[in-house]
Amino acid sequence: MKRTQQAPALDTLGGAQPYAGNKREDAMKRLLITGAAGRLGSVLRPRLAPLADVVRLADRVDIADAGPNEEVVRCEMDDPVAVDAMVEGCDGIVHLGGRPNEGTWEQIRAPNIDGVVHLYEAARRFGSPRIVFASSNHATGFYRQDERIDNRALPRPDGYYGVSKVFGEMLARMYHDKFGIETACVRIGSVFPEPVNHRMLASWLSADDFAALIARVFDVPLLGCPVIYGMSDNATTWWDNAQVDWLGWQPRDTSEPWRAEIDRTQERPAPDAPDVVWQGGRFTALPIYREDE
Ligand code: 15L
Repeated sequence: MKRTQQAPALDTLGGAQPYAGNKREDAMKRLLITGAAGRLGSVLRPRLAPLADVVRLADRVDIADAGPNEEVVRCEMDDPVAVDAMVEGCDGIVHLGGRPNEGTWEQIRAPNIDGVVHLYEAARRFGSPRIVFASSNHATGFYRQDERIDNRALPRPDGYYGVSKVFGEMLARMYHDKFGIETACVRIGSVFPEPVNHRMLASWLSADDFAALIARVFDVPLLGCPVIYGMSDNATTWWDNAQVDWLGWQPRDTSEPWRAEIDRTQERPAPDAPDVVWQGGRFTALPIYREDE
């Protein structure tokens, strides 16, 4: 794939457009999307189609509606042989797979710890594709909402899930420093069709802005292994992406149009409620889940 310095063709990512006629000139041959059947995978799929000749959709469940430039692979992330087969032949990976929320250690460990180890081992042995790692704001969930942090702040995970995202980021860094594999670790805020509560006025990331970020990651000539906060151009913000300005990603959407509606319809949480104190919101107040309790 030829990488250029020019701004990405953001217009081609504006919506859930069909693939035909939309392919970028410098498209990758094969882009892998893990967790393609999940909430994020489903909204990103049509938006990422222009990035590659073929998009390989991987998930633990079957995907029955593959389009003309899509192929489907079934894969459990804790099965190293299946992960090898999933990764082989891909020149880019968007890793959305794994558990997307809190759980018991066993539920987190298999997909989010063992799974990412298998992913990076496969990447090392099959062509070192560039990777977008879906990290999470829960890697730094125990910063307060009245603090503004950037990617130099120490991780302060708010549960096993957040710890697993910190692990993934550190694994990505080690594979970069040792083997040159480039990863964008995106600490995703809240990807929903629209912000639905006060916290999301700060954490909301639109699917279009996320897709534009991914396009940018695959477009820049040199990526390295940056940590990027995944939020739209929201008026309220706890995260500062100035350290990754060089990437040239400019989110276009904002949560602001929903503010008045949220103020009108949602009861404001008490001033000491986790959702208004901590960046990680309610995750900070979840218990440690155990199999035996
Ligand atoms: C996440 O990491 C979760 O995957 C998602 O479901 C949301 O809860 C999001 O964080 C959030 O913090 O809003």
